[in-house]
Amino acid sequence: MKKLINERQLPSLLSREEMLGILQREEYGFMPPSPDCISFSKAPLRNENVFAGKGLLWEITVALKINGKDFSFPVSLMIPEGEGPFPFFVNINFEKNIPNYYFPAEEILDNGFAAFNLYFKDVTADNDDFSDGLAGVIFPEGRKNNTDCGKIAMWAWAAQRCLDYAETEPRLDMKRAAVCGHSRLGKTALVAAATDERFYYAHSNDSGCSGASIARDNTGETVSDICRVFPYWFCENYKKYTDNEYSMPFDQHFLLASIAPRFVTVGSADEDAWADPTGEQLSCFAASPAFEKDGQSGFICDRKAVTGDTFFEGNIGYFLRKGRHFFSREDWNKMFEFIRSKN
Ligand code: GTR
Repeated sequence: MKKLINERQLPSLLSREEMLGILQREEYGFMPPSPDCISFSKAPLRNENVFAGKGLLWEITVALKINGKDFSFPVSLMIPEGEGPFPFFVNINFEKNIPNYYFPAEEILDNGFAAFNLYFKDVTADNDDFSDGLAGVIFPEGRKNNTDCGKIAMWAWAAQRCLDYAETEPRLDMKRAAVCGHSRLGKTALVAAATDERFYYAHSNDSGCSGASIARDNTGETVSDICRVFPYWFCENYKKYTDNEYSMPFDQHFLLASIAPRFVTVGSADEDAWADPTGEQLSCFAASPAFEKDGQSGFICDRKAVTGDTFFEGNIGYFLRKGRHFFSREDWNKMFEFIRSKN
């Protein structure tokens, strides 16, 4: 693995502040500003307790002012029956209703967690329409600067607003706030945690290119592929690195390193070549020194992963499961296992 890392000539890690500055300026764009004011309303999503009485389900409406303009979006929140405070996830999701494909509600409750389900398109559309939702509010005349943020930063920002709500809910344990997502939303979960230290743990599921995976010599999706098909996820500056990854003053290990000294897991799937499992594991290695401070450990692993491997000893966890690109129940169980191992 050392040899693979050396071949890629990765830029050295910098301070968290410097790395976040570079990632925002060159890749994701600068995060939207904090809201001027924010309020919440809460309505039950079902009349009775859900899932055999194991949990409660609400829809929270987050209403805020940003740049003097009103913006609001809904998010679902499921909390186990009982007083808490419960550890919780903000799951940035492709689906809205609960339970859904990427949100195994009963397993989450049975494992003692609460969870927000943030449907990404409730924040802004997943396309180049910058007049939609939050994009239209922060860029009333469209994007103008090369560092104006793309959609990933906007979804990540909305995940952080869920924490603003969580701070008002005594049944949620702010010391145990996790964020997770799959694929493009795995990239989003990493950005959310990197830029907001209130998240103590992030999980990237098959996030691949521009997420957990090192871009230099990526064997799956490349910066050129992603900038051609999904340019609106990023700021304009990112296009400079099309077919030019070795000129980047950063690589994706900066993103994981910006989560230090907190916790992060990277989940890969062995049939998901597009997300480059090896590139995902490499960034865990390369980010490790940022975590190896103050008696913490980084990525504890001595070899390239084979299917079924789990490396959960340090603050950075990695696993390679069998199968395809998907946020499966097995991935959720891995998150529960990692969190439990750190308590
Ligand atoms: C793919 C994209 C990936 C990944 C995925 C997804 O088409 O190339 O970067 O994010 O979409 O989000 O499902």
